[in-house]
Amino acid sequence: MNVYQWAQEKYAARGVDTEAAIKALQDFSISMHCWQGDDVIGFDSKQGLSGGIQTTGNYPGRATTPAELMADMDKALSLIGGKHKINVHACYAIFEEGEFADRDALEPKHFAKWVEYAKARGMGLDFNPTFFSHPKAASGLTLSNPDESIRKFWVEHGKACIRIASYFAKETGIPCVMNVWIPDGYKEVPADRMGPRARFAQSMDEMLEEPFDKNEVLICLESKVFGIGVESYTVGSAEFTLNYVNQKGLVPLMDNGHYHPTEVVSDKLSAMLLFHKKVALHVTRGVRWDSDHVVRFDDETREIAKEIVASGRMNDVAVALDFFDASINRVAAWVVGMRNMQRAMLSALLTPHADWKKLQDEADFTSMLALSEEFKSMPECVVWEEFCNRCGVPADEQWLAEVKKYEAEVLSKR
Ligand code: RNT
Ligand code: ZN
Repeated sequence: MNVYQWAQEKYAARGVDTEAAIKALQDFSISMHCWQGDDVIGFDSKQGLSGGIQTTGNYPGRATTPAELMADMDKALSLIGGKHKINVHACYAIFEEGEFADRDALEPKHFAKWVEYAKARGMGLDFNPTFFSHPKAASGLTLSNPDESIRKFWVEHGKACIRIASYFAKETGIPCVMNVWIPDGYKEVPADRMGPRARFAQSMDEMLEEPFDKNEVLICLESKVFGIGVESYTVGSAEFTLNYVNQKGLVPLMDNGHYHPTEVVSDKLSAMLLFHKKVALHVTRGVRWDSDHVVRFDDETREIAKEIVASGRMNDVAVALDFFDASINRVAAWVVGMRNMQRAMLSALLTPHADWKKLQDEADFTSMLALSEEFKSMPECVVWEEFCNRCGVPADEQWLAEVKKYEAEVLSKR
C-alpha cells in the first residue's frame, strides 16, 4: 500500500472520498490577478497608484511590459495545479506602438492580446474597470464626482468595460466576472453623505444601460470600509453595495480586507448565498489594515473555504485573489497565494461536513469540538501531494527552486 492509499483509507473510514476531493479541486478555478506582477501599475499611464491602495517594497524584477507580465504569469501557473482564470484590470490595455485610448474610449481590440493569451491556454478572463491611477481620479472621486463631466467620463469607462467583458466571455466561451470597485470617499467627515452615494447610484444606473448578456457577464460591486486618505467616509460602503446589487440583480463582491478587523467574511458567506445566485470574493490578507498581504494557509482562509464547500454551492462562488506585495519575488507571491487558496479548498473538501452538521443539530457540541480538533491531524498533506503530482506540478517546496532560477535568469536581468 502506498502512502496515498493509506491516506485514502483513513479518510474513507471517516466518510470522506479523497478521489472526489481531488477531482473537485481540479475543477475549481481561481481568478489569478494580473496586478500582483507589476505592483498594480498597468500599461496605460505613467500615473502612480492612487485610490487609497498601496504597494510597499521594491523587490527587483517587476514586470514592465505585457510580454514580461505574461511570461511571469506563465511561470507562476506552471507551478500551480488545475485550470484557472486571469483577472485583468482596464489599466492593462495593450496598445500598438504610438496608439493610445483614454479610459472612456477603451475598446475590445486593446485587450486582444489578453484574449490571445487566455485562449492559447484554455483559460477564462475576468475584468475590472480601473477607477484610479488617472488624472480624472486625482480628486479621489470618480462615479460619485459632483463635476458632471468627470462623472460622465467614468460612466463611459464603465460602459466600455462592459463591452470588453462581453468580448472576453464570447471569445473564451467562459463567463466573465466584471468587478466594479471605486475608491471614492473623503478624508474628513463629510458635510454631505447622501449626495455622493446618490450620484454613485445614478452613475451605476447609467453604466448598466449598456446592454450585456447576464449569463456572459457577471457584474459585481465591491464594498469597502476605508482607504488611505479616505478614512472618514467611503461612498461604496457595505450597505450601499449590498442594497444596490439586490435591487439590480448584480453580484455582491466581498473582499476580506474590507471590513472592520473582527468581522469575518467566512461568517458572511452563508447569509449572502441564501439571497444570491452568485457571490464573488476577493481573498486577501489584511494585516492590521487592508494591507493586501499574500494569502496564507491561515485560519480565516480555511474557514472561508469551509463555508464555500459546506454550503454545497462551490460553483456559485467566484473566487479571485487580491493582494499586491512588492517586497518579495512577485512570481513567488502568486504561487504562494494560489497554492494556499487551493490548500484551503482541499482541506474543506476533505472534511465530513454532513456528519458534523448532524452533531450540531443533535446539540452534541462535545463531539463536534473533539472530532473537528482531532481531524486536524488527518494526512491532508498526502492528498495535496497526490493532487499536485496528478497535475504535474511540484508537490512541495521544490517549486521555489524554479522561481529562484527564473529570478536569476530572467527577473534579475530586467
Ligand atoms: C481595493 C480593492 C480592489 C483593488 C483591485 C486592484 O481596496 O480591493 O479590488 O484591490 O481592484
Ligand atoms: Zn478587492
